[in-house]
Amino acid sequence: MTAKITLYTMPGACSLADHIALHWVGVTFDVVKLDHAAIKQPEFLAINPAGAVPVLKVGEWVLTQNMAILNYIADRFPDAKLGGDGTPQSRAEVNRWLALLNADLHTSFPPLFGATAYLGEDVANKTKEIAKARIRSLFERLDAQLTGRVWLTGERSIADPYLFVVMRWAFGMKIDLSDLSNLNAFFTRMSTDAGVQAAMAAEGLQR
Ligand SMILES: N[C@@H](CCC(=O)N[C@@H](CS)C(=O)NCC(=O)O)C(=O)O
Repeated sequence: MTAKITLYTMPGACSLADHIALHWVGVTFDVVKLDHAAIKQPEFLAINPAGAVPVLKVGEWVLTQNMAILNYIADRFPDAKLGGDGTPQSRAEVNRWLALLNADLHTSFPPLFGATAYLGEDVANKTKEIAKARIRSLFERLDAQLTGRVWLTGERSIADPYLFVVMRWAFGMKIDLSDLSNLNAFFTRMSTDAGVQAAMAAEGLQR
């Protein structure tokens, strides 16, 4: 019997990327939907002491860190070809863009989510401005990369759902991306994708 796969997610959080990837590979899995309070409770901290999603449970094995989870999904279900075309170069390209999304872009958002509020209003506002400028410049690079491409690395990969997630955050934070036409076309394509829609519906998200 194959081990049961369970994804711990929070609606619209970075775990939505894993949720979409699991739909894309076509595996049967369970979803545990949590909120901010639940991920800080002892029950969840016993699973992930960081008190963060995503968490992927495969049988009794617990995997954390989004890049590791997405790479695991790609490797475990190679027929879906979400980790490149099998060459080291294509895999490196997938991880290059995944790293930009996870390590550079994702980590630029916390000031906008209130993480620097403890610095007082003036300084916190300044950190928000700096974060917005950095986010905008990273999205410009992503838009340029999408020139002539339907997917970030040419072929659909585990990087694409992550890009969709951070674009949703940018829209939520009213960061103007309206002139970045490649990104907007990408977002529209993703929004009509069956796997994206299934994951969104399961997380109770509209758009
Ligand atoms: N380095 C971790 C970061 C995960 C992360 O930032 N998760 C957010 C949701 S997008 C979270 O659960 N935050 C809750 C918190 O930090 O309190 C990863 O890449 O998986």
